[in-house]
Amino acid sequence: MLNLSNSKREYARAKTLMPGGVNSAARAFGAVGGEPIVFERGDGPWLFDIDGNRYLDYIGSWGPMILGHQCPEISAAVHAAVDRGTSFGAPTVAENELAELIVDCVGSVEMVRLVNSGTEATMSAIRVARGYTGRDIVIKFAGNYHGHVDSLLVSAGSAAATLGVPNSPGVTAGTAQDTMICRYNDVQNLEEAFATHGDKIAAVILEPICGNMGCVTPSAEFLNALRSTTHKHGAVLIFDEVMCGFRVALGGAQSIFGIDPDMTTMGKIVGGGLPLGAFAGKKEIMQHVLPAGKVFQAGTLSGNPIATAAGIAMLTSLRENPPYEHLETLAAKLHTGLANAATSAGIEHCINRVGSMMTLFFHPGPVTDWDSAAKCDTEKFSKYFWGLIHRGVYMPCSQFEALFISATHTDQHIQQTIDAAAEVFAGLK
Ligand code: KE4
Repeated sequence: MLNLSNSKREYARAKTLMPGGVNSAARAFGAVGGEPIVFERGDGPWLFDIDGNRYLDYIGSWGPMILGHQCPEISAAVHAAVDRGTSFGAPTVAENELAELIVDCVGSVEMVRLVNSGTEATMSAIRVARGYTGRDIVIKFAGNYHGHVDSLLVSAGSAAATLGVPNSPGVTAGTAQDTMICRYNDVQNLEEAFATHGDKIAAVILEPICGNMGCVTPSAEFLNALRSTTHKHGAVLIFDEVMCGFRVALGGAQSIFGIDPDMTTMGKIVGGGLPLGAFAGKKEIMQHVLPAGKVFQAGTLSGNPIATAAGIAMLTSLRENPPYEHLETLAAKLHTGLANAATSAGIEHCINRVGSMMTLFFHPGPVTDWDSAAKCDTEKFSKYFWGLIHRGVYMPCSQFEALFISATHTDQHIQQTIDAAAEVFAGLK
C-alpha cells in the first residue's frame, strides 16, 4: 500500500492557503479523483514525493522536461546566471541569443517577443493579430486550450460557426462574442465561418498537434484549408506550439507538416522549465508590437536572465544533440506495448501519437476532435491512472492530456511501464 501520509498533510495545509491547494487547476487531480501527490525533487525520468516514493514521470512538468529533470546543461546555466543577478528589467545579451536560437530553429519565425508563460504568449499574439488586421473576431477550435486568456475561455454558441459564449465565470459576454468556436479537423465548418464573417476575422488559432483534448492530429486537408483560407481572407494563422513546439521536432509541428503559419506561440520547452514563453512570427506583423509599432505589450520579467539562460541551454542542447530519434524509438515501444497490453486485456482503446507526445484513449476511436474525445470512458481512465501510481508510474492526471517521454527514459523504464500497465488493464475489464 502506497504511503502518501506526508502528501496528505501538506495538501490539507495547502488547501487552507491556496484555492484548491494548488497554483494551477490542472494539478488538482480533479479529473481522476483523490488528492494530488506532493513532490520533493526530480532526477532524470524520476519524480520523488515527500513520502519517499519514486515514480517514472510521464508528465514532465506538462511538457518542458524533454531532457529530463536536473538536466546538467540547464542546471549549470541557471547556476551561472544566478551568480550574475536575477533580474535587471533591462536588455541583456542572453535575450538576443535566445531570440536568435528561436529564429534559427523555427522556420516561419523572423522576429520574437519573449514573455513569461504560454498564456501570455497567446494573449499577446491575439492582440497583435487584431491590431495588425484591425479586425475583431478570432476563431479557435473546440478541445483546444491556449491558456487562461479571457477571449479564449469560450465555448461554442448554439450552433457551429456561431460566436462564442463564456465558459468560465468572470469572462464577459462582450469578450466572448468576438470569439468563434469551430470543430477541429472540419474543413466545411471552417469555410462556413469564413463565408459568414470572412472580412471580420482577425486570426485563427489552433494547436497544430493537440495535447489538450488528448493527443489529436490535424488532417492534411484541414491544415491546407487553414493556410489557404486565412491567406485568402487576410486573417492571421497562429500555430499555438506551446506544447508541441521543440517537442515533436526542433522546428515544431510546422516543420513536420510543412505549413508556415503567420505567428507561432511558444512556452514550456523553450524556457527549459523556467517561466518563459514567446510569441513570434513574420517581421511584417511583429513590427506592429510596441515600441516598434502601436500594439501595446510589456512585462517586468520578460526575457528574465535566469529563464533565458535555461532556454538557451535547452535549445542549444536540442539543436546540437537532437534527442528526437531516441525519443521516437522509446515512444514507439511504449505505443506498441500499451496497445498490445490493452488489446490482450480486451480493453477498448485507441492511441494517438506524434513523436514523444501520446494519449491512450479509453475509446475504440478514431479520436479526431473534441466530440469523439469526449466519448472516452473517463472512469476507466481514473482507475488506470491510480493503478499506475501504485506501481510507480506517474501519468498525466486527465484523459484529456498528452503524456511526454524524456531523453532520460530508457528502454528498461519503458518496459517497466508496459508491464505495470498490463497488470492494471487485467483488473480493468
Ligand atoms: P501556460 O500559461 O500554462 O504556460 O501555457 C498555456 C498553454 C497554451 N497553449 C497550449 C497548447 C498549452 O498546452 C498550454 C498549457 N498546457 C497545460 C497542460 N495541458 C498546462 C498545465 C497547467 O495549466 O498547469
